[in-house]
Amino acid sequence: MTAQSLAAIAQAMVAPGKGILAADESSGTIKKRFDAIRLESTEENRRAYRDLLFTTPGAAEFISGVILYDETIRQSTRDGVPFAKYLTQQGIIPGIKVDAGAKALAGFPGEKITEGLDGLRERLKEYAGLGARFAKWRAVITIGSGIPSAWCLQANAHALARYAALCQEAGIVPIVEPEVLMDGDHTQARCAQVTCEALERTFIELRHHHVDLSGIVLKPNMIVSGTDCKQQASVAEVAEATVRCLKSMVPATVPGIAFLSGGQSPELATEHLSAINALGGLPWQVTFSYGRALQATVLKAWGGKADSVKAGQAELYKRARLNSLAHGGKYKPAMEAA
Ligand code: 5MM
Repeated sequence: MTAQSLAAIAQAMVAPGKGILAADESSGTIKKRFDAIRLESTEENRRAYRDLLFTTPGAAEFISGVILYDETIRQSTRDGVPFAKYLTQQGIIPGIKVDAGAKALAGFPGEKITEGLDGLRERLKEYAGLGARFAKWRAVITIGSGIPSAWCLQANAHALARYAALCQEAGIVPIVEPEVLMDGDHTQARCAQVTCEALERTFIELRHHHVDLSGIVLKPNMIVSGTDCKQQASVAEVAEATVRCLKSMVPATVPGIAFLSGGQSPELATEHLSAINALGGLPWQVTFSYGRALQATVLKAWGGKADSVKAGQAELYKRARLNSLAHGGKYKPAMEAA
């Protein structure tokens, strides 16, 4: 695959008015989501839920790509069409989570390193054969007393870059996701400081590993106050701080930034994205790659009931549409009621 084709896929993933649906919950995470609606996490229930998401009528108007989990990319629609093939037929690009999760970083209590590099070259080949055109790897950075350490940031940046280089070698666009968690009572300023350092180290490592920046998508957190911080930054403050940090750390060669929602409410994640785009003058496409912020209302409306599939799909269509408007900086909270 040429550098040009990687760039073309990356550009399609962040095309104006479109964004990414993160549906790559690992078995443990999807179980938690199903527990909340009192649904058993069986293979068939997981398949049925992903079927609901991917067969939502009109989803392709606003969704450019879907991140799948290993089990999901091997599953099919109710009519027997493999999910990756079905999405491709709809004009939605299938992607795959390839990390093996964030584990305790030895010697650094409270910090994490994402695993999954061993055998990744071979797994990427298999995933490409199954239809994946992009991949995702999530690094998890925790803010707390005395953390993150410089070494945790460095080790995660290094792993992200090794992953990204392997993806491009396999003709797969890497989504590079260094997530600074919202958990904690830290201020917005502390989130800005940690996020900027995480991004700085990530881009240094990407360059050291000869990653072509025109063929990646960055998936960062927004610069928000810690969930338990008494002083919560306003929407305007989040937008300004996020753009300031990204403009100083993310080269303009990167075609797009697709935010994670990180535990923000669906409405706030949309409002923040819109406010960021409304500032204008951004050198990259700026869109969404939300998991919880796209799926929370869907899960609630569906509740695991076959006769509520349409209600769940209506919720996904609504959130995808509103986030599409936010990609253009045109979302207003009043639109929630419409
Ligand atoms: C869909 O959630 C993903 C969960 O992955 P794990 O099961 O491995 O924890 C997650 O990586 C997700 O893609 C991103 O964090 C963005 O999701 P949110 O919910 O933060 O928008």
